[in-house]
This record gives sequence, structure tokens and C-alpha cells, in this order.
Amino acid sequence: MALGDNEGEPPLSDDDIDWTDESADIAASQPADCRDAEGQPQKVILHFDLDCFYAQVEMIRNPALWNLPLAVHQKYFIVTCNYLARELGVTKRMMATEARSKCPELVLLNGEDLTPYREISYKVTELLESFCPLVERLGLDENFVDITELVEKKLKKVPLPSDVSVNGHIYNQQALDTMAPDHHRLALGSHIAAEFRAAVHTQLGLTGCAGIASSKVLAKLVSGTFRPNQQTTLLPESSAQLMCGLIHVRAIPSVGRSTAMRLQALGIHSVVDLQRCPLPTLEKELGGICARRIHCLSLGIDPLPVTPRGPPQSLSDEDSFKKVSTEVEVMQKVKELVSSLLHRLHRDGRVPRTMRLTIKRFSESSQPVSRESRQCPLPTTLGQKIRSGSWDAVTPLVSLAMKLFFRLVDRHMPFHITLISVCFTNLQLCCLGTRGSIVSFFSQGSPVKPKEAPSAGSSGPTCQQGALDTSGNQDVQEASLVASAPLQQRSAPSPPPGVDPSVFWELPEEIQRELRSSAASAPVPDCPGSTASSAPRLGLGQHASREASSPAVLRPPSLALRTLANQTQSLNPSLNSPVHEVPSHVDPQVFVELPTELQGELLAEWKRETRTPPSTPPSTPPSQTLPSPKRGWSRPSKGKKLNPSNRTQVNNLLRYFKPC
Ligand code: DCP
Ligand code: MG
Ligand code: MG
Repeated sequence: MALGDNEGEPPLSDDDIDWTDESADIAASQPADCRDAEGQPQKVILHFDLDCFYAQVEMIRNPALWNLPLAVHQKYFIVTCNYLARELGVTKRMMATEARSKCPELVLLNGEDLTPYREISYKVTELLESFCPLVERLGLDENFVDITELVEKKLKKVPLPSDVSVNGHIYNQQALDTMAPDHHRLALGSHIAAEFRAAVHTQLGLTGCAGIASSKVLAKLVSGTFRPNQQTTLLPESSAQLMCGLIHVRAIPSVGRSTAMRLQALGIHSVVDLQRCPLPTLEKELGGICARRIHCLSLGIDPLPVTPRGPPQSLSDEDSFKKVSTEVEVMQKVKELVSSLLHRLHRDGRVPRTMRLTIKRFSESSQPVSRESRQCPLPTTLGQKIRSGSWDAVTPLVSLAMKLFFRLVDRHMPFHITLISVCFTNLQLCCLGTRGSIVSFFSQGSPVKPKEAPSAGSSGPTCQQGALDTSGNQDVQEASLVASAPLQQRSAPSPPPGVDPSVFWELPEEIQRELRSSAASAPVPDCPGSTASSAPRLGLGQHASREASSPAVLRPPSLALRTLANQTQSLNPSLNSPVHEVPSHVDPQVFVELPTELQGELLAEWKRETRTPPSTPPSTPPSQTLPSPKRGWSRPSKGKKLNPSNRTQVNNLLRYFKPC
């Protein structure tokens, strides 16, 4: 039952009253002007959940489906259906056969390839990030946004609460007290939420529900109260009722099946049971951290901030089935997974250092079956193949995965597998150059020219196998699977060592000259296991601008820029991340045209620079030898400017990215 169905004030039991009193104490501990103990304004958090997400994506891909009942299935189950199908009795998690019998005119689409859903999912996050940097993804169709600062800005414009109203619903139809600062903030937050939802609809054609509250857990729990395409604001006085309205502990975000089973063993079934359970009892069963966290959550308290996660730390894909019991079948499944992951890795542009294989065995028992995994490091040369988008990587990866498989399963015994998952983790920008070195952008196999086949017969610097993961399988670690990739041969003058020629020749001559002269003056650092230690280093330090300042954040409606970014994205498949933050000394228009890798490096360097305490005198003359990156990027004292002549010498490369 939707929470919103539970309108009106239900009678409170004695337990409810206890809990309400406790939450009232917590509320009373908050200062009246809505600042927390550290003097920060109390948070306003937005949770945004797209409506029938996979079905909406399918309707966008094929507009002829708009007015038809539509369901998306994976294997035999409906994973979602549009609201028209829901009206006709189809539900999520229903068997596809049952859905068909309930609604014979149902259009059933297979949703096992997540690629289109992922793509649109990231577009939604990017759009939200363009309004506000504090966005945290949750699954594919949800985002938290910390809109506290936006609310504060609005508050400055509308300090008098007289005409404030809430946009959308108020949970439990609680009356808004326009004189209460927290109500005022949440009301302003509801208008921001409405603006975000409108933008997602007009720019991406998607509808969704929003919840506005003072914490992540409350925002998430309240957002689905009215569906679809609606929003609900939770005022603090109603949070106790919201939490007590959750029947089962599983309704609390982050309480999964296994935690719920452990709680059940303690006799805890409902959220109220959990609220009333003494903390030491919980701690004994779940450990201190987990116990305190879920106890707080059960009370609607969630101190965790919205944490932008950046790009995913790993990419994985899995397939489940009734029975796989032969080596050939396993290899076929692994090959499919690896191929799909290679495509995603290529678009991502980073190189994985580790591969993990996970399986699930068949079990007659009703108890959940745990997964078993083995992992191994990937040879760096294989990483290069992956990054270049070469399908040559499939065979060695499948062979590695099969070695992992046979560490889990005895090949001489019968087996029955119901799930295989392949995961690439430890994703890194590049194998050449150290972190913070711009050389990684120019290194061989950069995603700028991912499909270009290297010509035979030439050779260049390559990183050999990196440091071995001691947790991995020795025989897998030792597998020598790939030959070093040769560099493409071009006419003279040659690029500096360590620089991908295919990228180098795309650069303006001026930059080519500068890279050559920079390379001539410094050694290249080793990456783990690198054989390229004799190649010259292109340290960012020498290219640094010393004009560090606050971030230049591009926000809508910067339509021209967005269009430019979109165009660039379509030209360069590796550029699939949003451009919302630009180093202050880089021309935003130029920045969006750079490959993601270089954007990342420039941003990281610039952030390191802004974090460096302003202890280094800004007038430090540029060193004749290369300065260390730290020195080169140190922040000047506020208000001081570099001597232009110094700046010319210090800013070798970055000046090409500066606005005219
Ligand atoms: N999903 C899935 N398997 C599940 C649950 C969900 O593959 N067991 C996918 C399909 C959904 C998407 O995740 O479209 C988002 O899940 P939601 O629970 O948010 O459901 P929907 O967005 O589809 O519907 P709603 O309008 O109820 O949010
Ligand atoms: Mg949804
Ligand atoms: Mg969801």
C-alpha cells in the first residue's frame, strides 16, 4: 500500500507515543533557527525516483508504445510496467505468464540489456548535477540531491515567509507553519524540486516522484507517497508517523534480506520492534556500526550526507539461469558478459586492473544461497587492449575468467550453476604516467582514437604487468596473455616517448612542440611494473597556472555549452560524463571538448592546487629544472597575481586551454 493511502491521523498505540516522545526530544535538541550543532543550516534533501523507469525508457525509444499497457521482463519476471498496465492489474515482480493472463493486450519487452537504461539514468544524474553539485545516485532510477545551499540562496531572496506555500503534497496533510524556519526551508525546497522535475521532463522526457525532507532516509521514504509524477514534502512533526507507518523492517532503506533475517532471529519484525530494541542487543547481533545505523534509520535519523560518487568504481554484468552445468555453457555465458562489459569499459575510458568472477550454485534449500567469488589482477598490456576497444581482449579475458571459475568449481565433478557475474574493478585512468601527470592523456591507446588499429612492426613504450594482487590466483597472475601493443608509425618528427602518436598528431603544432620540449627535460615516472622508465616525463607541475580560485560551475541554462558538450559526446564516445565543473583557468568551451580523461586530470590537478595551503610564495620563480607537481601547483596568496613573464614560463600547456 502506498504511504499516501494512509491519510489522516491513525490512532497511536502506547509504543507509538513512546517513539513520538523520543523523536520530539531529538527535534527539541535542534536550534530554533534550523542550524545544526556545527552552525550549518539544517539540510534540505531531495529524493527523486523516476516513474516505471525501464518502461518509460522503452516508451521514449518507441513512442508508439505510449498509450499501450507495457511491461518489461527479465527472464520470467516483470521488473516494471507502465501505469496503464498497473491499472489493468499488472504489478512489478509478477510472473510474465500471469501478467499476460491478467492483461492479454500487454506489450511485453525484454529488459535484460541494461545499456539504454544506464544511458538515460546517467543523463538524469548529469542534468541534476548541472543544477547542484551534491547529487548521489542510488540504483539506476534514483538520485538524492542536497539542495540546502539552493534553499539558502532562495531564502536570501525571500526572507519573509508570509507567502510561502508548498509545491505538491504535504505528507499527512500537515498544516504548514509559515513562521517556522524549518517549514519555510522545506517549502522552498519543494519549489526547487518542482523545478528539477520540470527540467527532467522537458529536457529528457521523463517523469518522476520527489520527496523533500531533512534527511536522506526521510526524503526517500516520503517520495513515493503519491505516484506517478508527483511530489511530497515531509514536515519534521510527521516523521514519526512516516516511520511507524512502515510495517516491516525491510521497508527501511539499507535493511536487506540477510539483515532482516538476523533481526527476525531477535524477534524483530516491524519497524516499531526495531525502534524499541535495546541498542546493546542489536550491537551483539549485527556489530556496532550496523546496529547503530539501522537503529537510527528506524527512528528516521540519517546523519549521512549526500555523497556524490563520481564514476563507478567497478563495472559488472551478470546473468542468472535455471541450470548451467557444462564447461562449454559457462564459457559461452562468460564470453557474453565479457563482450558486453568490454563495450562499456571502452565507453568509460578507464582501464580495469582486476577482474572478479562470481557464481551462485543451485541449492534445494529455501535459505538464500550466498555467492562465491575469485579475482585476479589483469596484466597491464591486456588493460591497454581493453582501453583501445580491441576485441582481441575477449579471448584472454574469457580464458582468465575460466581459470577463476575452475578455482571455484571442480571441473571433474558435476556442477549446477544458477548465476555467473563478471566484474571489472580497480578502474584507473591510465597505466602510463603517475597520477597527476598529463602524460596519461597522451599515452598510447588513449580513448580519443580507440578503434585505430596499430600498425605492425613498430614498438613503443608499454607498461608490463602491474603489481600482482596477492589475493589472486598465482597461475592466473602468471598467465602471459598479451603481447605489448606496438605504436602506430608516423612520419617525422616523432612524438615524444610515452605519448600516443594518434593523439599527438591531432594537437596543434604549438602544443606538439611544447610537448617535445617538455619531454626532453624530464624523466617519465614508472607505473608499477613499467618498462618505460627511461622515457621523459611530462609533469603537470611545469604546466600549472597559479591562478587558483573557486570552481567555475557551469549551470543551466547554459544551453550553448550543453549543446556543445552533447555534440562532443556524440563525436567522442569516451566523453560520456557531464561537464559541470571547470578549473578556473581553463576556457569552459575548450574544456568540454577535451576527452574525459584529460578533463579528469586537469580537474584533479586544479583541485589539488586549490587544496594546497597557500604557504608557497606566489612569487617563487619558476625552477630551471622541473618543479614538483606540488610546488608547480601551489596556490598563491589571495589577491596576488603572478608576474606575467613568470606565468608564461610556468604555464606551458595549460595556457592553451585558457579563454582568449
Ligand atoms: N528493477 C529491476 N529489478 C527489480 C526492481 C527494479 O530490474 N527487482 C528495475 C526496473 C525498474 C527500475 O529498476 O524500472 C527502477 O525500479 P523502481 O523500483 O523504482 O520501479 P519503477 O521505476 O519501475 O517504478 P515506480 O514508478 O514504482 O518507481
Ligand atoms: Mg522508480
Ligand atoms: Mg526506484
